[in-house]
Amino acid sequence: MKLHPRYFVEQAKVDALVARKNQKTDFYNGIYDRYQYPILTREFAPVAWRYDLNAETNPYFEERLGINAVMNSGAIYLDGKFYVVARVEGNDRKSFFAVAESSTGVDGFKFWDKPILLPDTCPEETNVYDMRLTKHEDGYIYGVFCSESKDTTSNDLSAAVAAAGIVRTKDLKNWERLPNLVTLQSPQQRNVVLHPEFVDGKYAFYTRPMDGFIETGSGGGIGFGLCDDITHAVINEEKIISRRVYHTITESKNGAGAVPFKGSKCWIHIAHGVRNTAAGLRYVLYAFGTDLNDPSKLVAAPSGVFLVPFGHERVGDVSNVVFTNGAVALDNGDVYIYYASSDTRMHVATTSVAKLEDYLFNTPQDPLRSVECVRQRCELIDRNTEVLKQAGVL
Ligand code: BGC
Ligand code: BMA
Repeated sequence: MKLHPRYFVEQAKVDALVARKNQKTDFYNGIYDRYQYPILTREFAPVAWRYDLNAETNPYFEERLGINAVMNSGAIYLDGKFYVVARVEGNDRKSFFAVAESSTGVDGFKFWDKPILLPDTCPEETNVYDMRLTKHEDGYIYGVFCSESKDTTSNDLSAAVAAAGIVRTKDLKNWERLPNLVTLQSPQQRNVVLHPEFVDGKYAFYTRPMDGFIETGSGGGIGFGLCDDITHAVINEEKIISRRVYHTITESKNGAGAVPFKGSKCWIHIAHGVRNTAAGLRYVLYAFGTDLNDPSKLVAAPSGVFLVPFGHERVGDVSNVVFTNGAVALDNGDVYIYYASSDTRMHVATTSVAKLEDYLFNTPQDPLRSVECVRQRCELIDRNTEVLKQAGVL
């Protein structure tokens, strides 16, 4: 065995990306900051994950198992470090999960030596993706993800069944797989999120009832349901807490995103909304707040989008998409929102609980009709005219 010399060139590129400092851009909306660079891309994957390093068996140093994308990542803060569990997609279109850690939360994300090999308990499962990491008050860290299998009852080759897979760990290294979530009202589930606290002594899940694999159909939006036993999780009833609405950003679909975190006024949720366009589905982020004592009760629903794909974020494997399934809220109120763009790369946006709550409670609600929307804007302009007059600017 002989190490191929090209290894050093390629690994130096990975090391340079990990060492690269990230900076805020001059983007401004007062709500959050955006950053110059993605926090993770496929180029961050260690060379040993992609190449056979042995010069005898790989004389041309060809990539043997390429990585196509690093995206939709769960996030957690443990013992002073930021961890993401990224969705890594191989050139073969299968996804898997891999931990990357950083001490700043905005740069320096480095993959651990090996991806996560989940216990193989579902022989029919073909693909896994989009893990949400919940630090639950029962002492475990849960990972809830989409487990996708072929729909063998259909002749359509792309027909599939989506379910919520559940794993738990204490250290992000040893993972115990539990049976998939069963929702008696909905045949399929994607974008399921475990709430971090017990509600009425039970485990609480955000769900996304859907009729089929793609179409949410009669599924009215983001659901909420309770279950007694996480080791055999069954939800009898799902109550819709964030509805899909005609001619809004959630018209086609919506789904829970990051695990909600607690503010001083509400649970803060950052979710995604989807609408259909001539160019395909457009995924954007939106935010809402639920009651601190009853996380299924909507208390703040600001109008419209929270974060949309900008510039180079708009282009990728599935263009015009931003997606989040992880955020970190520190005890000091700082918030790190991890989002992927166009199913290709990972970014961070930073803000604070105070700014988010201001956004949630003081952004006007969507009046749902153009004429009301323009009235809403004219009222703002009129109030601002007074402010400008009093300040002597007008
Ligand atoms: C893909 C997901 C996508 C889902 C619905 C899956 O096969 O892996 O990225 O969200 O289909 O389109
Ligand atoms: C979905 C999600 C994501 C993905 C998005 C856009 O339904 O679950 O995996 O980012 O589609 O392709």
